[in-house]
Amino acid sequence: MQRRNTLRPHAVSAGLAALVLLAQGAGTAQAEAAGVAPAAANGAAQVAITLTGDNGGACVLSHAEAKAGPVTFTITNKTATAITEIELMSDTRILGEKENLAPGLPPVSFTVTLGGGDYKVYCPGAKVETVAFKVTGAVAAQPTSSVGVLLADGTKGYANYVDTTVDAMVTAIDRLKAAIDAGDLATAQKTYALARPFYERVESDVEGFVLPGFDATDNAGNLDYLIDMRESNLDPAVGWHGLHAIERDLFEAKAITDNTRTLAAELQKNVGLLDKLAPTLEYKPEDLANGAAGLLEEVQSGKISGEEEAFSHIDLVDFAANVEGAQQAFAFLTPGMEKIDPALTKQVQDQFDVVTEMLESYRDPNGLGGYRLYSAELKAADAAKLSKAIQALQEPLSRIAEKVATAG
Ligand SMILES: [Cu+2]
Repeated sequence: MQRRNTLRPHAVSAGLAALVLLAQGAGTAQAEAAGVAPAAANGAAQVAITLTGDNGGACVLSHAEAKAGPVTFTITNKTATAITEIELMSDTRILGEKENLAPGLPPVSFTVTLGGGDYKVYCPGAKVETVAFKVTGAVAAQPTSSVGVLLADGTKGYANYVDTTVDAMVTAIDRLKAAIDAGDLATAQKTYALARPFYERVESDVEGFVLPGFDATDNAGNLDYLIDMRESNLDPAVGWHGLHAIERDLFEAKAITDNTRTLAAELQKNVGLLDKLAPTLEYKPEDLANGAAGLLEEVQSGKISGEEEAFSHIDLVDFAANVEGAQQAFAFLTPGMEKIDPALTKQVQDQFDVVTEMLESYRDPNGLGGYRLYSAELKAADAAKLSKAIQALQEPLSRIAEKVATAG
């Protein structure tokens, strides 16, 4: 997984972003200097983000600001091997992102409608990871808005986060399938680890991941079952499908067979179905709170126990992804929660900081998925400590659902 530092961003000023532009010797960038309004096309302001390997990894915006309204960010990774994703953030909320970026690939873009205010573009892996982006003009949801408006706005933002995450999952699964089809075990193991975090960030929405026409209890139509089921809990009527069945082949048998290829093809199909389903899902504020709590329960029951990644032992990759997903769900409730109970909001944020900080110590740039393997020794030594930190977060977080459900 990627380097994430969303809770402690290194903020840089728009002025510094301009300096970075100059330092890049952007001869063609006369009209693109920071502060000059970006050109509009298709009704949206156009902002280019260019990633290069220059100066230890650079993330350069063509414009440091835009007017309120739709903004399209087009990202080109020219030569930056260490930067694989960018995120547009407002405080700790991810409003838009592109993952799986690699040098030389065609440009990719996303469009968001932005109200006036201060934003940042987060480029994990760049020398300067955070670049300021300012939007001038009318503010969308204002701090003066009612709690109900702020919470409703948050649920839409979170729905977009889930949708974007599933989009990125599609690309990651395509890569895993390509490696499996090619019979390339080492690449398949690597792409497996890179594909895992996407599902783990959003797996709390499992009640919603049911195919049309199926009962939620029928595993044959339950995408959570079909994508993420572990060996310990199989439904004999439906059999074993999805990522963990592939994990067994890649990490236990260490062999790619026809069965592995069939599993990969099924997985690609099911993730495609999830990609169609995700944009149709709607959330209530308490869904976000319960979802965040559910992800932390997943950490306790599936990751700290070492059960989720029984063959690959990349449980810490999933752990970090569950925490990120929970943190995003909470971040989208934060503007409303700050009005309902600022002290509790601060308490939850502080505990997220503690957990995120702790996870930093397990990062390993050479490890599969960017984290140390969760070996039997590491589990024996650290499980109690990890569990305690999650508990300290679960306690205040568990009080959020009732607060938002009864607000306004
Ligand atoms: Cu899972």
